Amino acid sequence: MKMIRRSLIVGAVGIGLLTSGLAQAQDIKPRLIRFGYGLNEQSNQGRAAKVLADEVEKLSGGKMKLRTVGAAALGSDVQMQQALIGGAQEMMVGSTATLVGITKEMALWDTPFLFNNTQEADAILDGPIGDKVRAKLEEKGLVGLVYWENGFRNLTNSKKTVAKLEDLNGIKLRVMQNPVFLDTFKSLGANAVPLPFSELFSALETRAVDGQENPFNTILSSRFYETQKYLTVSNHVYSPWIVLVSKKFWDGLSKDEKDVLIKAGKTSRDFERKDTRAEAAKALEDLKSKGMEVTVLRATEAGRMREKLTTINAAIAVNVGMDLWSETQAELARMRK
Ligand code: KDG
Repeated sequence: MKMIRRSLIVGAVGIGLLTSGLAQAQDIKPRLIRFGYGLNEQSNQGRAAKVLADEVEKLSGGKMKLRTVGAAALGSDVQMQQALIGGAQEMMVGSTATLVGITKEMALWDTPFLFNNTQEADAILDGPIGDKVRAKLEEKGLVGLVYWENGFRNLTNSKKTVAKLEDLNGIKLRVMQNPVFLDTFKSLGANAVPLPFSELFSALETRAVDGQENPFNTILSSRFYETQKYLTVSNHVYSPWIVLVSKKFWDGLSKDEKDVLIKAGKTSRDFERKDTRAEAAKALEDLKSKGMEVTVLRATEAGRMREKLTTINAAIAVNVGMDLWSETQAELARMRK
């Protein structure tokens, strides 16, 4: 009898040690966060994703770990947004333009020629107006952490030089899956075709579309120059990216964990903008050296485009809300004095 009792005690102690050991092992197991993005690892988006991951690991002392997955391997922007809302994925970065179906106020950032420079973009995006638009995401199951920079968008195509408005006639132009971009380029005379970014390279390669519009960095890192002979420097709109967190995931985090993501987000934002601007400054020369024929849109032609797009701006104002629109225009006017 004594032997049985002793073996039972030894067994119980052993299980205790094992579970406490597992418990300790469990304690140090990092919280894994899947972070998806659409461009490739060598892009400005990929480099900033790595900075974010390193910062989260450092600030959390290894307790939180981002697994960054690029090249839309976790899905397109729209698919990842839905995965975050459903709680199937924790984080992503993508275009604000693809969010307008979820939060209409994001269309503010699609306004053609809204910002004249990156100083204006940073001031509005990181100020009360940008905060207000980000906050609208929460009721839809998303938390907008910070804005990164995609950049000023420029036109490329495989058919002809585009130096004036009329040159866009007959160009099959891929646009982001966003009604403002669709209406903008239809108004300018192009045959606008909405496609996810992940399908863009093959659509250009097979000539399913003639052209597209993206910042220099993306044209370079996604090798669009391989299929696009003509580049028009139009700077027709400034595109932000936004780092998103699933609200279902966010609500389960401790205050300390939330602080880690907020701080790391800001560090990644500052790095990303600096890195993107440094690369953009030399990307144009790189694209010329890759054989692209570069045309800088004359100010008079940009003025004609703005004129043509006044109805688009009026529709955006109604869509995002006149208060938000007027506040933005007033703040920009104040900055430009
Ligand atoms: O994941 C890719 C997206 O960030 C996308 O918005 C990039 O500007 C882009 C485009 O043209 O789709």
